[in-house]
Amino acid sequence: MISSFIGLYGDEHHEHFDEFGYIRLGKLVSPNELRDLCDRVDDLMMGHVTYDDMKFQLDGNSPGYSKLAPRSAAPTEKSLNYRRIDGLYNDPDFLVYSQHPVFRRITRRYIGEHVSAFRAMIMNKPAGLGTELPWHQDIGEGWGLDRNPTVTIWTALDPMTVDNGAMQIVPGSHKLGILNKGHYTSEADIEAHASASDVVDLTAEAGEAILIHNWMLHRSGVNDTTGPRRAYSIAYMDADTVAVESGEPFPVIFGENALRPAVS
Ligand SMILES: O=C(O)CCC(=O)C(=O)O
Repeated sequence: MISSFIGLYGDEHHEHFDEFGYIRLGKLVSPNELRDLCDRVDDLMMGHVTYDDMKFQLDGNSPGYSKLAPRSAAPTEKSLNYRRIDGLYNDPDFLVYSQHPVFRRITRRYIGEHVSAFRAMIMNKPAGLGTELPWHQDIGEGWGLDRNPTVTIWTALDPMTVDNGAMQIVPGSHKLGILNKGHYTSEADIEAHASASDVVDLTAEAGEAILIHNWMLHRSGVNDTTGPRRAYSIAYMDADTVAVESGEPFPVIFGENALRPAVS
């Protein structure tokens, strides 16, 4: 399942990540593996493959974020127009990918030995659809965690282009720290920190993985093309992180009690 190892995550990668809040990790998924992962996403949406503990959200009929459909434990209809699927660590192939040796190395450096996952999710902009995702940092009281994760790995399953709703980022904005306790950025902060000259289109090739600091400002638009724009995004965090309300921890990806299969 794991494609050719592109190299170690070393100090030079760390320095770029530290400076800009993101770094491209290269193509970690081969074309064959990509086809399998994309087929799995489609099978999940069409109800051909099912797991417990997942969440599905259909893309809305309007591109506005405020009109999103509720999330459900199973697909509410057979459709490729799901915007988001959560709980991908339930799927063996996505789990193996989530436990890629490069991710082990990165999480060991930034988190430690015991690492869990929050939001192992597919973010899809269905063909000709998509929802405007406003500027945000990947933190927030709404997440209900007892601490804020800082390490997300986002992988393009399709080519990401300006036309199909590639992410936009403000490199270096993670250095601003947490702008507010909510997920979304205020108009005043957008004006101050995300003006056109600050913004970069994070286009990517299919199979490319990108390490993203959760505090880096990012957004994405709609998909004006005839193909889907699918990405896999997983926030890694210290396995001691718990949900504030329930006190429950999250699925472990690396270290003791990691979901199987796991790398050493
Ligand atoms: O894939 C996207 O368009 C945005 C993803 C995102 O915001 C995330 O992974 O945190």
